[in-house]
Amino acid sequence: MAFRDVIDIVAQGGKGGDGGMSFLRLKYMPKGGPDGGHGGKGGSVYIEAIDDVTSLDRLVGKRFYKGGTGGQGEGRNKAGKDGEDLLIQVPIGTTAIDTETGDVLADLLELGQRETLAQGGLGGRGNASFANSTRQAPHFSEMGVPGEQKSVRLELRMIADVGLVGYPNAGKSSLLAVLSNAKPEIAAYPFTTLSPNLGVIERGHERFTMADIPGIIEDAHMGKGLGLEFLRHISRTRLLVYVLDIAEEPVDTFKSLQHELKAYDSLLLDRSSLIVLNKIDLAAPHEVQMATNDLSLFGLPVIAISAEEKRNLDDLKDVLFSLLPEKSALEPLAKLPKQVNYQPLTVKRNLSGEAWIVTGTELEAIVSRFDAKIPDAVNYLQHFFKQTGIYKKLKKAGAQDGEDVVIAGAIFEYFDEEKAKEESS
Ligand SMILES: Nc1nc2c(ncn2[C@@H]2O[C@H](COP(=O)(O)OP(=O)(O)OP(=O)(O)O)[C@@H](O)[C@H]2O)c(=O)[nH]1
Ligand SMILES: [Mg+2]
Repeated sequence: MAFRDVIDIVAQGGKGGDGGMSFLRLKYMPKGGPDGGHGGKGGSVYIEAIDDVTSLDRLVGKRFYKGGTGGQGEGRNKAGKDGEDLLIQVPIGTTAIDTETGDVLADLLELGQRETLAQGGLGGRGNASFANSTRQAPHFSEMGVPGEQKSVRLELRMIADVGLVGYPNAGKSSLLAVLSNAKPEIAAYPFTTLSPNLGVIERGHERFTMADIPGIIEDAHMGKGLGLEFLRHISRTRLLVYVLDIAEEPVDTFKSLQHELKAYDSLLLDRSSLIVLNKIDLAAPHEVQMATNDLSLFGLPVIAISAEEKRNLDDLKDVLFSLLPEKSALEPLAKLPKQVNYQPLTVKRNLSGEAWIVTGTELEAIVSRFDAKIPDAVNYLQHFFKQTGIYKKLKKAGAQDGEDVVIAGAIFEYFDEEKAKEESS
């Protein structure tokens, strides 16, 4: 299967369970009090960093990830079960981006790090919660809230200390193989490596990781060869190693590589770097000396080696360890503030002038949690509207008794209680 480092998924939190609608029933007490418990919370969808996979391959073929639905509240004030959470395991270095807003939802840089992609919805309150001195037998309960839904792009940027870049066939994989525990494929043709390889290099108690990526050619930034997409995997390395074949115009190749890197991300040229001149077994000593001198003019350290004959590898290792800048904590990608589409409360007549439309994010969220077909629920909401001053607003706007008021798709009747009180006294 082809290596996958970008995958689009949909994460959906589970719906919260509805509040229970129940009344205590005892043998000698046929009309007991309300005892419906709360609905359970909907399950959330999480993403977690693990280290036993190096690509997103195992997510291929599955697009929807849904948290479990919360259980309904039950009698005897028993709460519904919480919906099951869903955990998506991905390699360290995976970033989750909300494709609708562009927000970075999560950037997993450490083993075991866990972040939420989509929250489950809250459970509704059971009818027992709505009982009070004037409403002793509420025949309604609150409904659970739907879970969040997010379209998410998962992108993997491997986390390695050192990144190898070079033309195809330069010997990058060979170098990784002789320096580390990795066993990448090596062959005498270009584009042998089609997906990144990661290895660990040790010296005493010290260790660092090295990534080998597919070869880059001239005009890769225009899509030639395998393109530049793979540079993503070295974008977080602390040290870049340019691997050059002594027999393939190393000076021109180096210039061309820098040109391509710059086209991808010009900051890559500021990264600590060194040049490895490989395959010196194929050249005479004076040729090695000349090529080394020419390359030194670029101002980077140059080490001449032979990966095949294992020449100068200890020197190279020493230079790698000495050049590796202090390990600073990786900077997570910026988490942009979430955009909340909050709408304040507004009251206006509908176009035909027959009804009043009341809108507002909070109010609509509350109304949508009750079934407007149940009279008790409507009474409860009417009371709530009065308390929160919505009827005052309607009165000010000129609402008349008996007119319809539409809130979140439910229809209520406007009634001016104060006026009624004045008239009756
Ligand atoms: N003579 C000689 N051959 C080498 C040396 N290092 C690598 N090779 C050979 O060069 C060829 C390419 O080596 P790879 O390690 O596969 O090269 P690569 O840079 O990973 O190539 P791609 O994966 O295609 O980008 C293989 O045939 C290696 O055996 C070396 O130091 N000397
Ligand atoms: Mg290779």
